[in-house]
Amino acid sequence: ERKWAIIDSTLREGEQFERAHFSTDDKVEIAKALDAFGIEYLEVTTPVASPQSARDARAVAGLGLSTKVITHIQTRKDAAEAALETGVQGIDLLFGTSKYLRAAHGRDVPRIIEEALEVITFIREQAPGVEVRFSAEDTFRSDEHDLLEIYRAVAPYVDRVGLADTVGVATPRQVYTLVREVRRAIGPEVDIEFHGHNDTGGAIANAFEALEAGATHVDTTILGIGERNGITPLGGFLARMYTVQPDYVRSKYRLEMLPELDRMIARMVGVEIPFNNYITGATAFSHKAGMHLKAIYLNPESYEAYNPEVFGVSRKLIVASRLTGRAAIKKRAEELGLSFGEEELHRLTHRIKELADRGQLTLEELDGILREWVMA
Ligand code: HCA
Ligand code: CU
Repeated sequence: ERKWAIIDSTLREGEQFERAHFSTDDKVEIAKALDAFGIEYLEVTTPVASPQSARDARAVAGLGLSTKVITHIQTRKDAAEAALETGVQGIDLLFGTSKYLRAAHGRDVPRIIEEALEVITFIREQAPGVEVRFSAEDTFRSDEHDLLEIYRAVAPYVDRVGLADTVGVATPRQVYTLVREVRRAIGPEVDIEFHGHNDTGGAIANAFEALEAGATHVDTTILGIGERNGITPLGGFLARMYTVQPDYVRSKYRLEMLPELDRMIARMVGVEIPFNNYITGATAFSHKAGMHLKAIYLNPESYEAYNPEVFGVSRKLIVASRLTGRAAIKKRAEELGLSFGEEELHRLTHRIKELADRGQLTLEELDGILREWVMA
């Protein structure tokens, strides 16, 4: 079975979300919740971002969690020094490799490699036990030859290399192909991390393809928060993986805690959980059409990719709509202790559809109609 780990970046990428402004207490609460959930790694904002960021990185690194705490820095010695002072267990380095980012920092490939190795060597000398990852920022808009040259050069000195779909344009096939190429270039020993933005809706599928191609680590944030419209959401990614590796996913994470995590972040950043969110959206397990309801009564799997209870949520049956059916009406009647013959049920259902055509009925209204029908 394929093995992989999650690097949750709610405390780094998530802090780059427009509406996020986490207090130290918020950060500690998030870190502890993710630790309890079973997440393998937490990524926190670089200590050089601001004075408070440095204090917070130290605070989170000092919590003594089972989750490994890593920080995320530009490939620079001063930043690496500051990172080591926080006591983190790992450092994620990044260096822009696309023409856009190279125009901004002005380094060519040999220079990128030289500076990367300098910083990596520095961290290795100072703190041999600290994990090091090197990522090429904007990987999917970078020249493939350049990339492979860079990855090959740094791979022998790091624990992990990263591929980042920084603007969310990579297609699943591109992700699969490039991760395969990188795997071939660096050999089987070094881990591969994927970080995917969601600008074109591919963040979950792309993370999945990365794993299919041999990646070992995926970046997520709770609710997917991050720059612009964010990255691979933790819940959606777990939904994806649960359908493929249910036992593995269940064994690693306390899945029933997911609604708590989503609610916590929604509260802290002041947004609603989207109605159509993976797993925790208000309608994520709502069943409405008569045919769907009928099949759900027999076996919920007929219209569900996975059991909502696994993730601590429940399904919702919308029986009082114009799309309802006889099976749904019969079932509701039974729940109220009422029973109808087939012929009557047929007419009753027709009547309810007629009424629902004029406007959505509430469940109470439906119950009223059923009770009145019996009296009549
Ligand atoms: C950023 C860059 C990053 C880095 C990803 C990585 C991206 O916004 O600072 O280090 O793997 O999307 O490229 O988040
Ligand atoms: Cu990012």
